[in-house]
Amino acid sequence: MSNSEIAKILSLTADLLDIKGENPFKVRAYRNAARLVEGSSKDFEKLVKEEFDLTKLPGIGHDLSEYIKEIVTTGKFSKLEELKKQIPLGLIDMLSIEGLGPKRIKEIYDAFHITSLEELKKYAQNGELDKLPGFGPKLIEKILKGVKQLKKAGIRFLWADVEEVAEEIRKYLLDFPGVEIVDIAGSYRRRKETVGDLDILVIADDYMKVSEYFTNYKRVKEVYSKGLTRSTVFLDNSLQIDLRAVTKESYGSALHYFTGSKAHNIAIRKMAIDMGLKVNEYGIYKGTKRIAGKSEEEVYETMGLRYIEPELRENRGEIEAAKNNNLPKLVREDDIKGDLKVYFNKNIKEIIDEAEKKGYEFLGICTKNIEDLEKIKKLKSKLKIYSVIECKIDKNGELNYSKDKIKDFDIVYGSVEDNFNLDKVIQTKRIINALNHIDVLSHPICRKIQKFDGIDIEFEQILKAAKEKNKILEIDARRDRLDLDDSKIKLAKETGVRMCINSYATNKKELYNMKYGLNQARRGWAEREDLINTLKNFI
Ligand code: DGT
Ligand code: CA
Ligand code: CA
Repeated sequence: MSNSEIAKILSLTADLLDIKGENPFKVRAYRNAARLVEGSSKDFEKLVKEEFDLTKLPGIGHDLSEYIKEIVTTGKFSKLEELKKQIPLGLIDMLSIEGLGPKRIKEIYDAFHITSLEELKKYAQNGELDKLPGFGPKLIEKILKGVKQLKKAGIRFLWADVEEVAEEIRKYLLDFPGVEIVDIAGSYRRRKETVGDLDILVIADDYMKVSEYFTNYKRVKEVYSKGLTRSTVFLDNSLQIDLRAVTKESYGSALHYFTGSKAHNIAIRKMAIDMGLKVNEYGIYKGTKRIAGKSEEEVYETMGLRYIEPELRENRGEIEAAKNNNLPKLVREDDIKGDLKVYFNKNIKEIIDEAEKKGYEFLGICTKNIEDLEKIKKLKSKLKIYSVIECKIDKNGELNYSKDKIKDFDIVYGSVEDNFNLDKVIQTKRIINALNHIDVLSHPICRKIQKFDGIDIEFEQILKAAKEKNKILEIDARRDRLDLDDSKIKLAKETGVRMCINSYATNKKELYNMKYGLNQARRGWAEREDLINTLKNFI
């Protein structure tokens, strides 16, 4: 933890005490402490690790020394955590609005008992805030802008929902004369299931001209800032886009830095320090000498690491694996030989045609109704067709069809469609029992991104059972499901449980859901052998 991170915690503590109306001397003590830590040339994290007696340093008494120790060793500050519980979250959020400090927030709270950004906006708009001393039109305007900004900051978009506009903007920028390279970095490049904003990097002859052109893109609704090397806009759907100019020499370092994740960057930077190097968005330095930065490959090579694909950059062991040359060989789009869940409906012909065009070798055609079996068997295709029945798993882990009735289907799926709130132990038992009757467990967690976190289960027990019984877990590839998610995919892989990405296509377009599932599988370290979609014979 850096000095400035420690200082931030102390200074937030001062702010919250101030909002609470605590003794000004106490508030000032925390503020001074924050300033002292921020301005110190000593590395407090290091000193604490070396068990150095901090009270030996000028200005640090017993209390502050204990606070710093707590913050460095636990990453948290119990006094601050306590305050956070006492003060409405809305008031804490208000601290990030330019022009509103703790004193003003307290005044607003005392006068109107406002506790949310929504209420703050209302009072700013209806002229109530103006009544407070010092709240002129300029400040009110700032507050309104700040509220808008903060609310947008909370929105995250599904990766699949920004893909189209992201690729369109990439092309739009590349069309501009003098623009050489455009890359969309950040969580978008890491193919995270949701993205907060888009981080675009460009190399251009004349950035000011590109920036002008960028802010004139047809879907830009608001230009938030426009600087010498960076511009920020909001699109008509509130998606934020940051555009940054970078130079050719440092492109690799910039791309690496802005691809993140933050946790990955921090780990890389730490490693560099241990090697006597310095890494930032401009390059890798030995002393004052720049030794790398032109390409990402060069960045990793200089660190003594294999190239790490963006999907893996979450500080989940990828740096260690890159060091030891045992990174996974991630599954690729052309490894996928078939889709094992498209629905039998009126669009089935177009789905089959499209699957043939896509170059698949097999297709699993799924129904929930056993009467469809004969019709599925009659379908003609160059592809190998599998008949798939999707059964409902009841409360006790039994299926809605008896074994005898479904025996002629090639593959049996089971899915939980009700009783989502069972106790964890019971829910886990239910699923493990169901595994006895099925080949593939559909959307194991039953989540819906940003809407429902899913059922409560002992996932590791389910993995163990699936491994023992040689059952397959599904990766539901629908854009708002992605269930299993990346970290569970990684666990399944580590347990030796095979998985299957399913598109759930009900028409030809939805066959392309496969890509979202593939993104998630790659983020979960999946290799070819971990997925049955890549195999010819898996039954
Ligand atoms: P998002 O936009 O919330 O989906 O997530 P990201 O990962 O795109 O994050 P964003 O847009 O805040 O920043 C883009 C990248 O810039 C991030 O992945 C890593 C880098 N970055 C941003 N802030 C910091 C920081 O404070 N420290 C370090 N080391 N890297 C940072
Ligand atoms: Ca971002
Ligand atoms: Ca950003």
